[in-house]
Amino acid sequence: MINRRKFIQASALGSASMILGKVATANTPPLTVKGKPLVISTWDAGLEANKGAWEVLSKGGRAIDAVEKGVMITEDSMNCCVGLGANPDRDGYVTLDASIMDEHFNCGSVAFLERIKHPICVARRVMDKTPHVMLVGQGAQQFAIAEGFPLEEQKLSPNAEKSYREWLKTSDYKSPGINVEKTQGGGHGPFAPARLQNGEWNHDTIGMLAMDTHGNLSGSCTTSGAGFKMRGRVGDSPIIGAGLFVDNEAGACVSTGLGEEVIRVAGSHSVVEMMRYGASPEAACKKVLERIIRIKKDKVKDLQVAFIAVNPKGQVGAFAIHSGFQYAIKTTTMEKLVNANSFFKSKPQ
Ligand code: SD4
Repeated sequence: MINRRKFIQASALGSASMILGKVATANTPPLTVKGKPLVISTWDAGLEANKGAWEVLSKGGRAIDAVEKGVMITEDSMNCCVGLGANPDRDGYVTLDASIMDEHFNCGSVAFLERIKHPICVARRVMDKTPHVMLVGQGAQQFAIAEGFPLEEQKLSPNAEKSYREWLKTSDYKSPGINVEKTQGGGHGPFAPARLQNGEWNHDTIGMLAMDTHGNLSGSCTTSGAGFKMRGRVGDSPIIGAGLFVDNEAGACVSTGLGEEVIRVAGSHSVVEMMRYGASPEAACKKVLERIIRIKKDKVKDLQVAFIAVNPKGQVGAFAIHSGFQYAIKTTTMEKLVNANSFFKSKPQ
């Protein structure tokens, strides 16, 4: 007999799937990586970022240094939607969020930071040099300048300028779209969490998790948030426990997608807690996404959230609400992009 809880779960997923069509729920066995070190990161930009992390990991360096160095590569790339090359908020300013966490629960983050090229390094300084966890806005910028970070010009990248001009034609502000296939004609929709640039699908965020040769875990996350967001909007990425969480004894998780939904369920912390009680990384990611689906019901058709996770055994996994999410993995024997399983094989918007 189906119990009430299972029935409610089934009907929430059922009603969403009626709207979205095919449901893809196949579980894969946990991807167990042979030996340490390892690094995983979100989306295809993760392939390049992992190489940066590997320079640290392959020399026996700490996971925390690897995850900082890795995502700096993505922040550097002015063609990517992470960092100062990204889409601006609806007032035309690029505002950045980032967080970092090590194996000892040390963590630091910055939010609503402007004109600083490497928010992840400022987050690391918050962690290393202040008694605080999070600095925001002008205070974060002041701290960055005091720490010697140059104040960059307030100028949009050519791609962002183009997308912003396009967006201004309607200035439509509503719920974000989901990630869609590369063939789609635009991610620069309203409050978009990802966009198409020069035929390449880019994303606003990179999240990275690493295990070093000592078996220690760390994570980082850096983002421009969501293009054309309200001024002052902060997503999940700089919020420890939402966008990122690391517990060396239980595992580590980082998220991407619509941050509001991740914050609501304390997403990354919830995934790590599920791993603590025995769930595989993929199963833990999937369970927390199920909560979001239950909360959002039919509205899930308009939103993407994905998690990647690693446990202390070196098993890695991921899950997404909609198809199209990929993560990059690098180990001593493997370097590839993996298609994450998802609840829905959604039609591109
Ligand atoms: C946010 N989670 O600010 C980020 C956006 C993101 O690909 O992941 N975009 O909500």
